[in-house]
Amino acid sequence: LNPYYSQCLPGTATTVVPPPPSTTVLSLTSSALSTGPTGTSSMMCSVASTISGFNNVELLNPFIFNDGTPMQTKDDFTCRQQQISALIQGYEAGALRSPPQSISAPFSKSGSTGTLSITVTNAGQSISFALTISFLSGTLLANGWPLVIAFEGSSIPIPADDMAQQTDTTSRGKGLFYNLYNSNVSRIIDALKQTPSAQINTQCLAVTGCSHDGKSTLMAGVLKLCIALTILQESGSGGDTCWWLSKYESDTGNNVQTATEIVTENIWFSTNFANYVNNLPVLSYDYHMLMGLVAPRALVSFENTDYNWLLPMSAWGCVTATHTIFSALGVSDNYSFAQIGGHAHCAWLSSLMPNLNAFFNKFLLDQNVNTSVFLTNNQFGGAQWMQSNWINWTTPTLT
Ligand code: MCU
Repeated sequence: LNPYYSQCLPGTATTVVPPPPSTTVLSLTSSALSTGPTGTSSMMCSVASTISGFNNVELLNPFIFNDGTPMQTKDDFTCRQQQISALIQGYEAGALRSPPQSISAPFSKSGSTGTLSITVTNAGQSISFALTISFLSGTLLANGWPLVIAFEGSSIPIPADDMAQQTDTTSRGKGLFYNLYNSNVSRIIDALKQTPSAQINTQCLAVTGCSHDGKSTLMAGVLKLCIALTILQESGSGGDTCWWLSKYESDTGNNVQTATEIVTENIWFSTNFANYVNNLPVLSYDYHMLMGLVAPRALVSFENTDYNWLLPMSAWGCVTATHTIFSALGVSDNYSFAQIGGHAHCAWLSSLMPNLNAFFNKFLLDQNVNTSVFLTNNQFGGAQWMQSNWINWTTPTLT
């Protein structure tokens, strides 16, 4: 079994989760060294939050370091992931905050419904929110229940809407999150870890959301390395699409959401990103690399070609590039993508259920099932995907 999904096996829960990036990486302002991940390499990994000198016309090769050196090993790629994470935070996401001073999380259960009442305290301020957990029937697994944390969904718990407002451009800085500067998903996981009575296996977590919540889901999956399975639904711009493929798709006449537009609609990015949206070639990363930060953990994304706003060509091109990263790591089936129209935005297609269930079964329940679906219905409006125009690298086999 692949070590990154045998983490749900009884008795192996604490041995296989990749360690988080060094906190040094996450608080950079210019450039610095961070130590390599414990247990994988003792090398020093040089990271920077911004790099000058780029003028891209194609998608960036994810298999070379910031300084252009090609990578050869999986340990090299772990360092590369730290570099990419620092760049994403430096240019557009903002720096990940350090954990709060304390969390209390009393848990109660009535029938199949559990309630985790979370209070987070930091620097004299507290916020409180509750998580409703729907338990399935069946036999409790040896290490506890796997859990899907849903940003949005009809049958799974949703964190409180007032956590971080996202109504429009006036929403910046509003909501409980900003009282403490910390992420709700991180605190939910912290709370679950210190609450054994909830019987949740915190090595077996999935996260999901649709549309703007799909964008949030991707960032949670990228930044929280203990999340085993990241499920994106119709995340579009700022999700499973690439900034400069989106610009190209817009130039072909499709009515798509470019970087230039998205920073005027809402507060999903740091104010710094507005400085780059009209000059994308200077960026030293794009979203194929961001999605590659999930690897080798499991990622599944669903898109909908009925809406140009969701950038069907940019999504297909971007995920095709991301797939080379999973392939280089020897886990190409840990990433699945399905792009099909014929349904409303965020409406679930029952025909995709076997694909989704395969991911639950493999990555949360450790069953040996096929997760190799990677498809599009190729309806890209006026745009066309010409792979040789965008991907100029040969996928290495990282050892
Ligand atoms: C695809 O997600 C967004 C999109 O980026 C926005 O432009 C639009 O306003 O809302 C979408 C969404 O979240 O729909 C529910």
